[in-house]
Amino acid sequence: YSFAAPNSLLSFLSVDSTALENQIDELSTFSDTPAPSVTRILYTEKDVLARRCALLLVFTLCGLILRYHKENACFHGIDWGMGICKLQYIKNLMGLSGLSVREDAVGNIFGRWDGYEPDLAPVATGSHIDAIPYSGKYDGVVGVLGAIEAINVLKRSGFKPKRSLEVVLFTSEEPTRFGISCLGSRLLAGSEALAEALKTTVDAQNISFLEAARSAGYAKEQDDISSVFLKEGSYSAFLELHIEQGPILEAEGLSIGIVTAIAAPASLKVDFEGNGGHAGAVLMPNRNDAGLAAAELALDVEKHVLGSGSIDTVGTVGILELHPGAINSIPSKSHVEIDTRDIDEKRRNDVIEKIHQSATTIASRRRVRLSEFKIVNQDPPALSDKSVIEAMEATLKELNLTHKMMISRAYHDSLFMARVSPMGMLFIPCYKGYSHKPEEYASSHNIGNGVKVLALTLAKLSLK
Ligand code: HGY
Ligand code: MN
Ligand code: MN
Ligand code: MN
Repeated sequence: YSFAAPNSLLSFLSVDSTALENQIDELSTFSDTPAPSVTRILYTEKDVLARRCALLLVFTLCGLILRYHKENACFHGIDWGMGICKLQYIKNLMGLSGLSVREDAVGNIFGRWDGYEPDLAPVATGSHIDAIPYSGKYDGVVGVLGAIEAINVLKRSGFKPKRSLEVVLFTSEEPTRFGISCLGSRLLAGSEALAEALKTTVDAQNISFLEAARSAGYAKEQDDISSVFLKEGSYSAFLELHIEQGPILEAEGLSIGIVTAIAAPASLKVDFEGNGGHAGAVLMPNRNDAGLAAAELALDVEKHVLGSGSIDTVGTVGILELHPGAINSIPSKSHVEIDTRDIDEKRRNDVIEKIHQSATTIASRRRVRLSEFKIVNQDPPALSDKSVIEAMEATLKELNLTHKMMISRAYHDSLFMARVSPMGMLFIPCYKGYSHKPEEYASSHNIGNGVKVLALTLAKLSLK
């Protein structure tokens, strides 16, 4: 199949970078932490606002138009917009782009542009807008707002899709609230285990998943979580635009990364329990300090990861909680959460095995109880589909953009979409590779390149 795009298309690929930048900035204001950081956690008020925020955009536009007629119409428009803040922002942008919008039982949002052969399996693209605490404003967002703008680029060029094009906002990619990464895409990929687990999952405040979902207007009584599962062949291809979250593209002065594989992520939860006690009165030989057991395990994670024999193995202790958390009380409980990944699944699983052995050995030597050792997820890596890669390569050649093949060390919703559809991912450079922190930054120029490549590749895949 030749992926040559209709020539007319190339000369009309114009990205509205100003509008896109404004939307990224606007979306970043829906955050539970002050700018420049962004915190937007699944089903919290700010998350719901971001999905359904003000029709501010439309009301501002209407207000500006009305302004030529009545002086203060714009402000009425904005007040009205903010007042009806419960309506859709992302959904609204999709609506503005002429997409038909639907949501599933857990809040995955779909915006579809019908093709002239609507019965064929559509081509999908998308990403997430949830953000871990104190992170940045581009992770995931570029792949949602950029996807909507890619649709606008194609519409402005006069392109008519054969296969429908569908933009997907995955309800939650980050594990922050319920400890489950890629919750929305994992369900779309048909995880029965997750659908079952969500019936009893609670967050750190003991709010159940279902209660939180219902407070955001999802998972209604009659909804069955497994209704979210995508049917076989739902999409002919899935493509995600994302910042690299690494330094390679910027360091090598390249415009685009074509992802060939996504590393295999895993997360563990470990709890130790000891007798605790008075920090002054209990002499050292009489202690069984749950805090020191956790500290030793964290150092063992580092030891086993470094000992794997490959630079591709990584391990992080991002959460380490001590109870009761008082300076003069020996920790009677400790809670450790471990994230370990590798592009080689077996090597990663060997590290998990060694971490488990360490936890057991530390517990017995320190006479603490290993009250929990839980593997929350232990996912295989995902490979990108050859035909999607070829479509991206053809696009890059036509747009004369430099690129390289690369592995994604971060996981993404594409990791799960690869289970139900031929998958591809494209990266754009980000400043010093920074991500998951407020300094995260992607230039308008790089975002514009990413949107153009996405638009043209979607067009090619749609005509297949
Ligand atoms: O952690 C990850 O890899 C992703 O950015 N959530
Ligand atoms: Mn992330
Ligand atoms: Mn992401
Ligand atoms: Mn005292």
